[in-house]
Amino acid sequence: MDYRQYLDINPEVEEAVKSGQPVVALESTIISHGMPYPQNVETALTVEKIIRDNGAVPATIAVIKGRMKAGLTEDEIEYLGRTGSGVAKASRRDLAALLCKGTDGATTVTTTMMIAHMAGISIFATGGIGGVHRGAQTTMDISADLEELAHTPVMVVCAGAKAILDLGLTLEYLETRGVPVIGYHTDELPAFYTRKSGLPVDYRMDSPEELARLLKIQQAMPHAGGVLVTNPIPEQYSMDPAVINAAIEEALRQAEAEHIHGKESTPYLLAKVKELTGGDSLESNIRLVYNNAGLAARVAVAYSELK
Ligand code: PSU
Ligand code: MN
Repeated sequence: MDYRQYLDINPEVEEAVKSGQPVVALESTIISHGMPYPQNVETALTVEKIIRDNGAVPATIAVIKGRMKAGLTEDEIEYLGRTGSGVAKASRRDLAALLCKGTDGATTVTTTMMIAHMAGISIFATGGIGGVHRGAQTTMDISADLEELAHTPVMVVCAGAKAILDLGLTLEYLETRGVPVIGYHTDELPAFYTRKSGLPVDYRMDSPEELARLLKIQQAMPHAGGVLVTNPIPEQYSMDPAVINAAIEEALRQAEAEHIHGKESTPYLLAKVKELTGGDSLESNIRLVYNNAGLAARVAVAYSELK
C-alpha cells in the first residue's frame, strides 16, 4: 500500500508541481475552526486570489470523504466553512483513521505540512501555529505542529503564535527540535495580533529570495525538517497589546474554569478571544493571513527560479 492511493492532487496543482511552477499550500482548520462563517469562506477564497495575484498556484488542503486533497474547489471550501467545527480537526494522529473511516477532516498546520509534502509542495501560508501551551509543565499540552516542523521539510509562513501559548517555551522547544525560526524584516518574534513579543528570533531575513535560498539549503540537508518564517502583522492592523493581552488572560481563566483540554483547547481559546474583543481580533486575523499569503507566494516564485 502507498499513501498515493489516498491522495488527490488537483490537476492545476499537479501540473504546477510537475513543471516546477510556484505553489503555496493553505490549511483548512483555520477555515472550519479558526474563524466564523461566512468570513472564513470569504477569507479562504481571498487568500487563494492573493496567491494567484502574486504569481503562484494555491492549494488549500483538507481531508474529504477519506481522501487527502491538495487543492480544493470553491464548493469544498464553502462546505468546510459552513460546517465549521462539525468537521473533525485533523492532526497527525487522526489522519490514518479518517482515511480508514472515509470521513472529513480540517487539516491543522501539522497535517497540512504532511499532505503538502506528499503532494510535492514546499511552501505553506497560515495565520498562527500551535505551540507549547501555558502550564504545559503539568498538562503536557504541546502542539503536534512543533513536531511536524521538526521533521517535514516544508516552510511555514505565519504571523508568530498567539500569546494563549507560552511563547518562550515554544521557542525553546523549536530550538531543541532543530527548527530555524526566521523573522521577516524583524529581529523579534511577532505575537500574531501584535508585532512584538520581546523574544528574539534566530535569524532575520529581508527578502523572499533569501527565504527561498534558505529553504533550498535546508531541504538539501540529510533528514531535513521544516523552516518557520514569522511575518509581523502590518502596523495598521496590529492590536493594542493591553486590549489583546487582557482578552487572552480572561480566555485562559474561562478555559480553566470550564476544564477545557486536549484538541478543544486551541479552538476554545481562539473563539473566546474573538468574543471578548468583538470583531477587532477577527479583522486583524484576516489581515495577517492575507499578508502571509502574499509573502509565501513571493517566496514560492523565488524558490521556483532557483536551480
Ligand atoms: N492558532 C491560530 N489559529 C489557528 C490555529 C492555531 O492562531 O487556526 C489552528 C491551526 O490549524 C493549528 C492548530 O495548526 O490550531 C493547532 O492546534 P493544537 O494547538 O491543538 O495543536
Ligand atoms: Mn494541544
